[in-house]
Amino acid sequence: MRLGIIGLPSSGKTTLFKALTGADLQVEDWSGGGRVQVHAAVVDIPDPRLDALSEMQRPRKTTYAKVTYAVVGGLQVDPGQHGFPGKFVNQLDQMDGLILVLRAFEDPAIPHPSGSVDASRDLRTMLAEFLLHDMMAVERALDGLREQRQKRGAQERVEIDRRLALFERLAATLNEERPLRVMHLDRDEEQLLAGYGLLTHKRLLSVVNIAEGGTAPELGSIGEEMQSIAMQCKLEMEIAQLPEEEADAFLMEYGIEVSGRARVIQSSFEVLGLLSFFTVSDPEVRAWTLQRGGTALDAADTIHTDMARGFIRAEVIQWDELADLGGLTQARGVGKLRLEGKDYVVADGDVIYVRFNI
Ligand SMILES: Nc1nc2c(ncn2[C@@H]2O[C@H](COP(=O)(O)OP(=O)(O)OP(=O)(O)O)[C@@H](O)[C@H]2O)c(=O)[nH]1
Ligand SMILES: [Mg+2]
Repeated sequence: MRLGIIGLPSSGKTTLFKALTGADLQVEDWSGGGRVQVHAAVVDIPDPRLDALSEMQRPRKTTYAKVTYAVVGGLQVDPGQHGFPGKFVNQLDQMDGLILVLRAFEDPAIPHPSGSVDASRDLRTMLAEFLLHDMMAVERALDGLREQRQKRGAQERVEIDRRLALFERLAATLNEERPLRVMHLDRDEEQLLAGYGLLTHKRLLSVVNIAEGGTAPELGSIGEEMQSIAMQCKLEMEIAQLPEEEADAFLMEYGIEVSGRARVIQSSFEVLGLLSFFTVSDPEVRAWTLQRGGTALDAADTIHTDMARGFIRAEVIQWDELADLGGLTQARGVGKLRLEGKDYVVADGDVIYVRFNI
């Protein structure tokens, strides 16, 4: 999972990045100052369910699922006629989802590019800019496709017509001032969009960066199909730099029941429509991510393509039931491992053992 962190200058992108990754880097060094700069880090996705399975199995290795966070600078209040810089758009094109940081902390020493702090206004401005960007990109794509259609032979026209039909649907949605993510395009359609630099089909999560002890401002009706969470980014950044035991104590002291890091992951899974499943063996206990609606065959393919090719059956059990029983052997012994075929729809928290033959 790759998540791009974007936001206006000085909104707190780098601060959030450090809160999420625990990276200990000088914020100043990272100040994009409106330039398109990218800093990425890959971190483990914390998961207490995996911890419990690891505790049960005591494997040689425990492997968490991974998330890549990439700060992408270069978002401006008013990108003007030229729109967003191409490099900015190209970077976002590579992300599975976007995290938009909205500044809600007051600090006279840190000027806001619009002169005042108003998270709701910034959100509306950004959503409008993204929409405008996509409208222009889709118009350009349609012009290009129509032009190609004139020049090409019948065979290629079939493919061009397929794209034309899709882009016309995109244009209709955008003209209703709705983001493309409401269309729930399937995987093939999503693939056709790659390379066109569209932004509003990306799943979106906003993080409202509130001051220490501050309350979340009213955002008004937020954009369609997006989520928003409030987070004391600076405080959580400082806590993220502490050793784990101390960090937990501090979070409690500040009344933060669930860390921002965990909430961002949870919301990202929700907006991206992802779930986790697990594999358990002596060498390795491991967490994997899968698109919701994915089948046992998709899960097998995620683990190894050979497993999908030679798929026979999957043995499945929920993680907590397995942890109670003490292991796959014990679960099998009492008939608690369900046998599922390749079309079984995987549930969040399933432990899966794939039987395959190649
Ligand atoms: N007072 C206060 N300052 C904060 C808070 N969050 C972030 N800051 C400060 O605001 C400044 C900007 O934060 P950054 O995280 O660097 O913001 P950014 O979006 O990465 O900024 P650019 O990379 O320059 O676009 C830094 O000096 C932070 O320490 C907060 O909640 N309260
Ligand atoms: Mg920065």
